[in-house]
Amino acid sequence: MLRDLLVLTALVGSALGHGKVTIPTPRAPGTAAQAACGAGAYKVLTSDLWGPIENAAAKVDSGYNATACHLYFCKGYQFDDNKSNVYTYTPGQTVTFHVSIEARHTGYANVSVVDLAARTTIGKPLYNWPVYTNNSLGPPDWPADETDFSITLPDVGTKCQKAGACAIQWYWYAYSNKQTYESCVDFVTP
Ligand SMILES: *[C@@H]1O[C@H](CO)[C@@H](O)[C@H](O)[C@H]1NC(C)=O
Ligand SMILES: *[C@@H]1O[C@H](CO)[C@@H](O)[C@H](O)[C@H]1NC(C)=O
Ligand SMILES: *[C@@H]1O[C@H](CO)[C@@H](O)[C@H](O)[C@H]1NC(C)=O
Ligand SMILES: *[C@@H]1O[C@H](CO)[C@@H](O)[C@H](O)[C@H]1NC(C)=O
Ligand SMILES: [Cu+2]
Repeated sequence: MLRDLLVLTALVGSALGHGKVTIPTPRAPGTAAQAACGAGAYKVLTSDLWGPIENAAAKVDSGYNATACHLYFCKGYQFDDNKSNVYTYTPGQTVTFHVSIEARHTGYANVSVVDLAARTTIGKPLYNWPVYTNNSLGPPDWPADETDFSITLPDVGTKCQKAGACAIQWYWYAYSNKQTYESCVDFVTP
């Protein structure tokens, strides 16, 4: 019984939860994120790739460069770390996504094309969930499109022709836990 209690405490303590995009392969943290975000935040960013941004924000130290690291945009991850991982998508193309959700927390979510320099969205959301991962629902009632869905790349004009200009960002705010999750997929248009 004590053991059960310890296991339970461990689970609650680590606030298991969280999620991230796994398909397409999203941007990941590396040495550029370490330099930009500082050792404290970087340690959290890398220790749990599924974890909420708030956990990293809580560990920001004097090494955090606010000009270079934007924790609430692409999770602070840097383009320089994954320059070799840029997808080419043609407007009108369907792109299949898979999100790995480790634990469900009720919130809302959306997917948008983002301008990486301006840190703004381009156009309308490509997918929008007014309610996302409602944690009152049992597995049989989990909407399949919360983890498997596809988007159609809109016409983005000439905005996304250079690597590092645009990404597709999946954004989830779990208001039940006050936790934010983001994954970015870097892409260019031909
Ligand atoms: C992205 O960068 C990280 C950190 O350098 C590395 O571990 C990972 O393999 C890279 N992934 C891809 C797909 O380039
Ligand atoms: C912070 O980042 C900016 C933008 O990359 C860079 O120009 C600046 O030198 C950095 N500051 C420090 C203290 O490293
Ligand atoms: C995505 O959802 C968040 C939270 O509701 C919101 O702040 C953001 O503006 C939304 N993005 C778009 C493109 O609607
Ligand atoms: C979550 O699901 C429960 C059970 O179906 C429902 O009562 C509740 O309204 C849902 N929450 C939201 C935010 O839709
Ligand atoms: Cu969580």
